[in-house]
Amino acid sequence: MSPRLTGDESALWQAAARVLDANWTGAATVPSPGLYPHQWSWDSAFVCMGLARHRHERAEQELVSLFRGQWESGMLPHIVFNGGVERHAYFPGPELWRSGEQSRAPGDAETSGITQPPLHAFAALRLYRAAADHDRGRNFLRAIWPGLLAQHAYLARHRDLGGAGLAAICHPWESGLDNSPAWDRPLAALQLPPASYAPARLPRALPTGVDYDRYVWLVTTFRDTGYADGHLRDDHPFVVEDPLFNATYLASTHALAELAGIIGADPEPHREAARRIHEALNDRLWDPDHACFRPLDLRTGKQIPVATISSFGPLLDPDLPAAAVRGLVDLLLSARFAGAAGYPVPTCDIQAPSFDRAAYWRGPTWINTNWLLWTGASAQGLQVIADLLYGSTLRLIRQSGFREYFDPFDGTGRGSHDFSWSAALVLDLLAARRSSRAA
Ligand code: 2M8
Repeated sequence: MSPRLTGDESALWQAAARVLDANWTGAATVPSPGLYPHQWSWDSAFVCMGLARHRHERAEQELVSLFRGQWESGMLPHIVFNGGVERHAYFPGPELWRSGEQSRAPGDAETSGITQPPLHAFAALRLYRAAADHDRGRNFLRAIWPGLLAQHAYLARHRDLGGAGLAAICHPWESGLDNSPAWDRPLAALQLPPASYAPARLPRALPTGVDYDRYVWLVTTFRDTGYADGHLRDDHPFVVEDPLFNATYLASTHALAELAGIIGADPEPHREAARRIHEALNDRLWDPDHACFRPLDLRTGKQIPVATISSFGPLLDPDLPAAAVRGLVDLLLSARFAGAAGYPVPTCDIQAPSFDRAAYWRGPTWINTNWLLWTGASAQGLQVIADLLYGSTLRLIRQSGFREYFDPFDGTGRGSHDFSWSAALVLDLLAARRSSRAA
């Protein structure tokens, strides 16, 4: 169903829909043509929420295709490889992960061996709410429910490495904010045996050299244990509790409780899990001295002292204490973040030495993180902030198109063109405004 839109909103809607149509493979949506030719986990959650407003059936297929890659342990991999794509079209491809050698990995799809922010139950709930036919929507939820439960059970059983209820990530790629300055310290502490791990020439202009060696070494270290859960607990050198990852975990756990109610299952275990995540998030990752959330490095026992877009993730927590909301709003509106240039919120504190306006996840503005902040601000009743994020995000897209990321000071588009989550989330934003006009 297309929303009734005004003026150039219709043109924007159609342009976004065209991007998603072009990036649809017949089974799933690639993040962008060329650069990312496979299916990525949190990308698909964002795409699903956009398609929910436009092509409902395809939004369902998007999740089904992703869950095809789920491991027996419940781990939902961050990449499900498209077997039809040339093997070296993307690095790190299936040859690095070797999922085919793992008995717990699916037999009919090659995947990575790590996960990404668990936004999928949250996406499934939004998909259900956008459904025109709720009986059909409920049937779909029943079909996807075991996969969602297994995903959350995996995180609770195998990723609660701090023992307090949060899920730890074991690789920067699991955060989705791959190159964030937040990972500089734990990466610098790695003791790599002297060798070169990444291929000398990558098929694209992304972090290379020493950074990439560390990323690849972390993968091979984990892979060579057979992706053993015990290795993560006892030996793996990169183990971090990240605010954004855990905020999506919490939002999806609340969504599981609602979904349980919709399909006639028991919501109580999910409400209890949400209470535990909420408490741990606020006890362990809140930094009262700087009034923001920070990642906790479980190997050093210390919070990582840099403020990034991830610091605002807990705005997704419906029970966030008022003092934390106030602290985050002050930081968000300050010259260190949104107050700097009138564009949506950059990835990193502009005044931090590690800020870089052009470098992947180290400064530029991204649509998905701003959409998450918009969602959190709306749920907190921070309407002025939500409107600011809404307007500045659409303005950025009108100025530069559906790019992968953007310069936070002048809005110049960077990275790939026709990026799926940028298009999908524009559909969601436009449709949300239409619903509030109709209400
Ligand atoms: C980027 O990550 C991949 C590795 O997973 C890469 O750099 O090749 C990140 O932006 C990540 O958040 C995103 O899911 C992925 C695909 O869009 O690209």
